[in-house]
Amino acid sequence: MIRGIILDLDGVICDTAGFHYLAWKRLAADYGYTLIEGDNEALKGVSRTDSLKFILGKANTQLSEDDFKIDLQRKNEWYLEYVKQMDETHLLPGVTKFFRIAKYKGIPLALGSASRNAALVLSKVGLLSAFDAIVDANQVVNGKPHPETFLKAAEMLNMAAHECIVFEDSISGIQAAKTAEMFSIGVGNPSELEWADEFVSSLGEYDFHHFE
Ligand code: B16
Ligand code: MG
Repeated sequence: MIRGIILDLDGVICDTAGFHYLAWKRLAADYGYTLIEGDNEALKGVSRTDSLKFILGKANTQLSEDDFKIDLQRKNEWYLEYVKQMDETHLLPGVTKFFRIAKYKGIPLALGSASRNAALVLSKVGLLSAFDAIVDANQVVNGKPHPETFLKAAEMLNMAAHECIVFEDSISGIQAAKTAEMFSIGVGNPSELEWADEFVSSLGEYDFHHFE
């Protein structure tokens, strides 16, 4: 029986992917590489460190360990400049309705995000207190596609993995849900998330009758 819901953040609750993209694009320009929209797809759900490795590979550039850390911080500062300006208007379609129905039905909710800025982003959009458990990159050793994020979220909800469903917009996140043996719902473009068990174009499209 399904009892709980685990939600990804970027691309499921908030439209922050564009902010990550702009910040990475600015950094990539320093390496003489022009980041394109297609690259952004590959970066969804991928940790900050692995994202920088991906971009350095594309740019055919190598950095010392110290410079790598510096550039991670520079990217994050630019990203946070965008986050500072966020409010409820940055919620994706139907998110407010989704949370209202989940609350009405008493369904426990957990966040399972690869972002180290998850709590800040949630506070900006007014959803920090809407979760029973929050798992982000600060609490796990292995990022998505490893299942640790979602397994920890289930554990914090006091549920077995198979009692949770996961909403995800990234390929790495759907892989993580699969490996965790959780039912996965792809949010966004079905052609990019072919491994998901079900699809919705946004959280607002989700039919809670399916949950029951
Ligand atoms: P940060 P999610 C992920 O969040 C993003 O999709 C990904 O693009 C980003 O690189 C990653 O968080 C790390 O974010 O730099 O804020 O720690 O989709 O798993 O909620
Ligand atoms: Mg995401």
